[in-house]
Amino acid sequence: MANQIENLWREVRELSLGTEIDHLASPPSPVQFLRDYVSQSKPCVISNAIAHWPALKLWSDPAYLTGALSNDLVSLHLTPNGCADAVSQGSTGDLCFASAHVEKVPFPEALQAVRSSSKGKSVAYLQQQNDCFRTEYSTVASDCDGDISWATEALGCSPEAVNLWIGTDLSVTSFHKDHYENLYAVVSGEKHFLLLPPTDVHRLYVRRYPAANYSYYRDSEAFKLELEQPVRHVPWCSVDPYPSPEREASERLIYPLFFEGPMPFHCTVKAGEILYLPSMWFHHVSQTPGDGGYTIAVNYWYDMQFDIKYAYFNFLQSVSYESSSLNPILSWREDEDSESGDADMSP
Ligand SMILES: O=C(O)CCC(=O)C(=O)O
Repeated sequence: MANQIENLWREVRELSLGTEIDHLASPPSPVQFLRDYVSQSKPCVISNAIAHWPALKLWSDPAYLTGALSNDLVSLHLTPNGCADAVSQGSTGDLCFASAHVEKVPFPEALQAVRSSSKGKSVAYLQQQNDCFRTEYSTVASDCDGDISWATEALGCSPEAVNLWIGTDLSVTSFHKDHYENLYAVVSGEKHFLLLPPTDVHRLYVRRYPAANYSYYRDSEAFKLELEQPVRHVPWCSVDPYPSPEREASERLIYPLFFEGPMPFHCTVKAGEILYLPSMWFHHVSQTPGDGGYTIAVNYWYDMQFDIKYAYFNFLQSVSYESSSLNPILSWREDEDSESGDADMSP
């Protein structure tokens, strides 16, 4: 089976994806977007897509945002190392799936926490993947469009959720996939994406980890990472694509399908650009701050079609990649996850 799966990685690149992400100089028509990208499950970056948004000029100035949102409470995610929703080492040394400590904080205080983040002490990321832009940030919502009009027409529905992300280069989002079509607009700074198609699922060594949560104790400025009770398991990608120099050699031995297989697609999305990230694509996200000392992005999640492509991908991840490895790669079906009472999260 290993050879057939490796042929699949090669074939999708030869037939459809090529070697680089397409760049469009201006927004596509709805038909072009549907025909060339959505129906092919193929990402693209679009320039000059949000030039008319007031946010593009206004939001690089922290004084504008803190003035406009002076009375608004927003969700602040805190971790000691900038890695939330990621595989981390728990207090016993075992690996777990760690989620951030989340607090509702007045926006000016939250932005200050983001800008003064420090690794080893506390790294703050303003985000909440629950439509936070339309709820917590409604005061500045008119600085952006409510939807991406050509995507709304192509996909035949309005966005299910619109999320805001404000962070620094210390916050990194680990490899995972989402069950949404994602239109990801960068307003300030740059976002760096590593992308792998759903066909490459075995290369990310998805395994089940016990869920754990950080708690932050303000007085002592200390974090504690504790396992959830009762225990809940989350299937998550195990690969860190940028291991430290000391860990690189061992990571390459542990995750050869990732490090020796086809390179992930890499793209940097600059302020003013939109990335179309198709549903079920694996993505790893890092960032470079802009003038205000932070990166800002707004993303629009549209419902995906649970169609024949979804059924194929679900089948593929239920198939074991059989190699001589002593460490077999997890295979599972998404419907089995919910039946077993596990977390409804995508790796
Ligand atoms: O910007 C980030 O840190 C992560 C974005 C992401 O994972 C998403 O939009 O699905």
